[in-house]
Amino acid sequence: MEEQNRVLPMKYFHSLQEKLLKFNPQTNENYLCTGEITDIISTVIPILEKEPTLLELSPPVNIVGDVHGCFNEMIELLKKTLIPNAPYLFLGDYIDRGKFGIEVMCLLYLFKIQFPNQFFLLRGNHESFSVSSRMGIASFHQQCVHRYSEIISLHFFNSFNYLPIACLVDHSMLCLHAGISPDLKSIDQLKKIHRPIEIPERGLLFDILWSDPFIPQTKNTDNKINVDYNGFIPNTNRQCSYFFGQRALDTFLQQNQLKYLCRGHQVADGFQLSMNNKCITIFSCPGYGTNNRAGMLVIDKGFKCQFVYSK
Ligand SMILES: [Mn+2]
Repeated sequence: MEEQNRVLPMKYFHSLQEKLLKFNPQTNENYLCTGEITDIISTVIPILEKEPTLLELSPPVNIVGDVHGCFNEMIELLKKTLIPNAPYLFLGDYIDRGKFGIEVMCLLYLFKIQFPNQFFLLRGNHESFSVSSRMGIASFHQQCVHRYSEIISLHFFNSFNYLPIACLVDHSMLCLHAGISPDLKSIDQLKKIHRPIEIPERGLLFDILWSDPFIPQTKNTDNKINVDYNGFIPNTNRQCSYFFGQRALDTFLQQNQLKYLCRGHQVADGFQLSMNNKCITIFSCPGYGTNNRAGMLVIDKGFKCQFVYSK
């Protein structure tokens, strides 16, 4: 009991951050020990728990998309901000695929512990035991088990249940991991999602972490694309959730007095604008099966948007 209520000094977390920033991916060493990771997770949970499910931020802000375990590449990207001291908003999918999800997660949690109003971490569909444990050898779950233990893995997955789900920027841009849902009519529904929560197998929370915009070049394997692509159609690429069409997005934005949807979830050369520039996809993991760059969206105080890239 006492162990749980122990408050660790900030200089301890600063020293862990310093250690992690020296991380060399070539060495395959564990830079943090089990106890240090446990300290990070048990300290970050109460901070995440206090945040609302729907965050609200005013610009300036830097928005980062999927990282997928690209540790050094993420650090390089964060250095690219054009606005010193602007907070960072991450759109989820920190883990799986890339090798260094543990380091990515620990560093982001260390930032959150030390600078809770400068770093905001939304949840992606990969921040879920049921998804990661199905990813095989490239999974964060397996990395935790091989390099640390099943218990460390469970600590991480438990902490993901506390991550906020969405963020409203400047009352006009809704940021979340994947997209809209036929069940999502009002952003007030997002505020009512209570955490900690596991990602369910279907429904609103599932869709907003899994759906994709339907854009003409989207490959649809069954070729039945003309049903009603302005609304919602089954997402045959992912075999789950939906594609949302232009009309579905327009209706949702209009009903909620919003202008933009900003999301990650799909590979892009840094960014992809679609649906009359109302849908912005940010992808921040370079060389993801293609020669794509990593991107970060920098929004200044006057809501001027600039895209920055890093290899
Ligand atoms: Mn995703």
